[in-house]
Amino acid sequence: MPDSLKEARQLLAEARNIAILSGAGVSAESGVPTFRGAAGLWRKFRPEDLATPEAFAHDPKTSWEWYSWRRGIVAGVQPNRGHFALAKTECTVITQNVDGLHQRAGSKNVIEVHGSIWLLRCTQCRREWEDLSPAIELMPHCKCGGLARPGVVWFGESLDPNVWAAAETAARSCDVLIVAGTSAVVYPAAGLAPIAKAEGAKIIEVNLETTSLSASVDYSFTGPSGVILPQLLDR
Ligand code: BV8
Ligand code: ZN
Repeated sequence: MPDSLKEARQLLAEARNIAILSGAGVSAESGVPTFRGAAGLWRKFRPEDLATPEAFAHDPKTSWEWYSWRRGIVAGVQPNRGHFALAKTECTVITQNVDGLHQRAGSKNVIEVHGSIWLLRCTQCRREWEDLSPAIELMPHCKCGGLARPGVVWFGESLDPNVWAAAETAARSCDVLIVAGTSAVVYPAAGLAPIAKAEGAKIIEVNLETTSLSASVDYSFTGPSGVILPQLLDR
C-alpha cells in the first residue's frame, strides 16, 4: 500500500467528522453515464444544454424524454462498492448526483444539492411529489392540471437555500472532506472544497483524472472510486 494511502486512511480513521462531496463519477461504475466527456452525450444534445429552464420551456417533451431515459438507466442499476463503502462509514454525503444511489446503498445522511430525478414538481402550483416508477409517462401532469417538471436544479436556478445551508454547514464542520468523481466545474457545489479547506479540513480527492481542485488538495488519488473509496474507508 502506498504511503499516501496509509496516511489518508489514518487521517480518516482519526477524523471525528467526515464529509464527502460526490459527483457523477461515483455512479459511473454502476453504469450511470457521467455528464462531461464523450459518454455524456445523449442523442445530439449536451447535458449543459438540456439541464436548463429554457430547454424545458422550449421543448418539455425532449426534456422529459431525457429524464425518462435517465430514470430508466438508474432504475436498472445497483449502487457500487464506492457507494457501499461510504454507507458503512459514518459521514455526511453531499451529492451533486440526482440518482438516489447513495440512499439505496444505505447512506442515511445525504444532502442532494441538485435535487432528485425521482421528485416531480408542478410548474403551476409548485406541489412536489415522489414518483419511483421507471416507466413514467412522458409529460406527467399534476392533479391541478399543471405540467410537472423534474425536481432537479437546472443551470441558472438557485439551489434550495435550506439544502445549500446544510451542505455548507457540513463542509465547514468536517475535519476531512473527500471529493470524489466530480469534475468540480459546477458552482456553487465545487466551492464546498475551498470552504472546507478554509476552515482547516483536509481534502482528499478521488478521480480518474486531475481536476482544477487537484493542485490544492492534501491527497489526490487517481483511480476508480469503486476501488479507491473502499481502500480509504474499509476497516
Ligand atoms: C446557481 C442537475 C445562482 C440536473 C446539474 C460562469 C462561471 C462560474 C459559474 C457560472 C458561470 N455561469 C453560470 C454559472 C453558474 C452555474 C455553473 O456553475 N456553471 C458552470 C458549468 C460554468 N451554476 C448554476 O447555475 C447553479 N445555480 O449558480 O444559482 C444563479 C441564479 C441565477 C442565475 C445564475 C446563477 C445550478 C447548477 C445546477 C446544475 N445542475 N444537474 C440534472 O442532473 O439533470 S449539473 C450536473 O453537473 C450534474 O448535477 C452533475 O452532478 C454536476 C456536476 O458534474 P459532475 O458530477 O462533476 O460530473 P461530470 O460528468 O462533470 O464529471 C465526472 C467526473 O467523474 C470526471 O471528473 C471524471 O474524471 C470522474 N470519473 C468518471 N468515472 C469515475 C470518475 N472518478 C472516479 N471514479 C470513476 N469511476
Ligand atoms: Zn399542480
